[in-house]
Amino acid sequence: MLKLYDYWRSSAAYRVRIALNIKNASYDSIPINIAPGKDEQFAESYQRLNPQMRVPSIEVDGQIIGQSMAIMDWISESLPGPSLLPDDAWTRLQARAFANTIACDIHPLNNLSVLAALRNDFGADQAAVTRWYHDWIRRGFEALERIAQDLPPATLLFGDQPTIAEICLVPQVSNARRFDMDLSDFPRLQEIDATCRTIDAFARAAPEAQQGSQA
Ligand SMILES: N[C@@H](CCC(=O)N[C@@H](CS)C(=O)NCC(=O)O)C(=O)O
Repeated sequence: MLKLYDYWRSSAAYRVRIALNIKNASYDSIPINIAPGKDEQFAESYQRLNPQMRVPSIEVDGQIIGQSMAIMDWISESLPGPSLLPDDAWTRLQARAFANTIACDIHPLNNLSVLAALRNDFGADQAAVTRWYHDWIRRGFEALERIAQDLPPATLLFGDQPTIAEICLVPQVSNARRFDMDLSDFPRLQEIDATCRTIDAFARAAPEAQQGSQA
């Protein structure tokens, strides 16, 4: 049985939940409460499993590893079921580039530890933190909206099957909504998000569908 060290609100963990669901893989979710004040990611017992002290981590046959993008590569290649990447090499590159815009250029800047540093080390108040949060999403989404608009017409970004691109997009849109960001400049991204959320694998992975959500 796979074990996912998970937190309902973590968008990186949300990616992995979607990927596992697309493969119809069963897994045990082990909650690590990273909410400020709970800080279970810093517990020595978790640090031994994931020296980076972040979620998600996945345990496979007693071996544990972190990093959602690498975990999704492993899921795509190793578990039975549909690939999480398009068939064609160029389209695969496009899907990876789309996903990495979120995973490398948006998400890390809006991480809990970055927001805490802004508050605690740089004296940012909540308004400044929200401005920072929205700004990094906006910069990434402006590029992704243009890219999405220029793709050949399809139900999703690269055809009618979800790939790592949608798997990264939906959790990032969820974060944007949580921080009350106006998404009206991104109609195609909203459309993709809405379509994906009707897919069972995405719906079951949503933060509000997780046991222990609100904790
Ligand atoms: N690049 C990592 C990022 C993981 C990450 O930053 N996870 C966040 C939750 S979405 C976390 O654990 N934050 C805890 C903290 O910042 O202390 C991945 O994709 O797995």
